[in-house]
Amino acid sequence: MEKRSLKAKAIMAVASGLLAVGGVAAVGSAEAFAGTENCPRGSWCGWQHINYDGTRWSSAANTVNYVGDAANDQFSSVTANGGQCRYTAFYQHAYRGGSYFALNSKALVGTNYTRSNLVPYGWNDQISSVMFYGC
Ligand SMILES: [Ca+2]
Repeated sequence: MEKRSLKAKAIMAVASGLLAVGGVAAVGSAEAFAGTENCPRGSWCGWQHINYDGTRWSSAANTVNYVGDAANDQFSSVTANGGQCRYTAFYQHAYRGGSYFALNSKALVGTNYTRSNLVPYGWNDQISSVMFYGC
């Protein structure tokens, strides 16, 4: 009985930890952002489909340990536009686990800041956490 109770508490702690990291917002509709790489300065953005189509998710948080259930393993195109950090790392797993790739900030570097199609890179529907660096 006591063992089961502790296990339940541990599960609750993990669940609330995942909820607490948050910071990723789904914004707009497919129509609003379709076909444009535009991403607000200070944020990174991920789209549900290639060519910046479908739902766009974004965050201005320095570290997003988990993009959330709705966005997890969904991004098919991405843009990095850190406002104070020169680079953005996109990770395969939550809490910056697994492998990653990095893009420059559009605003601060101006080159190599976007991927319209993650499929040929082997990164389609893989990204689970994101971090700015080079701040
Ligand atoms: Ca993943």
